[in-house]
Amino acid sequence: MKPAVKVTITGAAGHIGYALAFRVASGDMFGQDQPVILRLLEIPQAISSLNGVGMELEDCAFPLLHDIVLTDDPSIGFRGTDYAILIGAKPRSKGMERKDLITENAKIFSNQGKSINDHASPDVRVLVVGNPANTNALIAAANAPNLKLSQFTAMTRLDHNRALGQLANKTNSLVSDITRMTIWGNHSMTQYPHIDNCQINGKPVFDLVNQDWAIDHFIPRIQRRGAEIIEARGLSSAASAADAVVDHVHDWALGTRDDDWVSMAVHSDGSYGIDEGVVFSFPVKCKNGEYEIVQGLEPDDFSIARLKASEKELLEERKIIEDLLPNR
Ligand code: NAX
Repeated sequence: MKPAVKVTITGAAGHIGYALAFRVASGDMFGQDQPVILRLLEIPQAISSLNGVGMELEDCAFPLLHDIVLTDDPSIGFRGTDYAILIGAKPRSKGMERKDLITENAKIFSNQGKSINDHASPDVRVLVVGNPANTNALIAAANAPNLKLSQFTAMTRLDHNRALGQLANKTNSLVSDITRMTIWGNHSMTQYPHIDNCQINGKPVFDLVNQDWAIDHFIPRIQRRGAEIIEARGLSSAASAADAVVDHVHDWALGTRDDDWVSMAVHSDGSYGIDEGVVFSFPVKCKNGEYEIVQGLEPDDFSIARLKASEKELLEERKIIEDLLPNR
């Protein structure tokens, strides 16, 4: 049997963490021949609740789950870990300014970046989910000088999957018929869900839908989908967010299909003219645990304006937390 993969989940007693831990333990993330060890990290106030999650995991008797570590100490939570999934974050409280939310979370993610640097496996892969996810990933990476920037990513896979779902509904096709969906930019209202390169059963998307539908209905629906869920459920997305984490890490670790790509927020390397100082969602292909930004797409002027708007927002976020970014 293969050696167990160690997976750290922060905020594991929260809504997304609770939905995710069982999916990882059941083998959905790495496959049915890959044992896992879960290292679940919480804050001291949530330890009792985390103990309950640990008991339920035990009670599932998952054959692939070889050990569970429950802790409020980051040095233990990240010890030797292969995958660090950073979900725990400070929620926006009543009256809190966006700037304050960014600053409060910046402290959490700079400390976690340092701890990952010092305690995790040198080959660790990090996925940031806690918002503002792109900028939190930037901060965590900047505080982990021994690791490569490419070991840190943020999640736009939920937006990607939402986009696949809406396009499948509209075209009366299956999500598995659709390839080459792209989410560009920030995981925020400025994200740009982009269907121009999509194919449905190998045929151009515009054989089945037109630009007006994309601009007037599809793009705003995806941008506002999180709010739509909150309105309906009274709670934010949890199971679908956990599912997107499973997909993101699965594809990063095990690779994407040859004829397709996925959306991941990664450190910009200047592709498509995006500033190298931000973590930006691009179309990527993955192989052997590495990702590569898809090159050669030709976004039109409308699309370029959307990319630039999201880049501008990310540069503004960066400015707010600049003092937490050591030079690297
Ligand atoms: P919850 O409030 O249910 O859970 C968060 C958990 O994190 C809590 O149990 C809390 O005790 C813990 N926590 C807080 N600070 C911590 C720290 N320093 N170390 C360890 N644990 C810590 O929130 P939930 O609904 O699970 O959402 C978590 C985060 O995901 C939020 O920031 C949310 O905005 C973000 N999301 C990001 C998405 C994405 O696509 N990137 C989509 C879903 C979600 O909105």
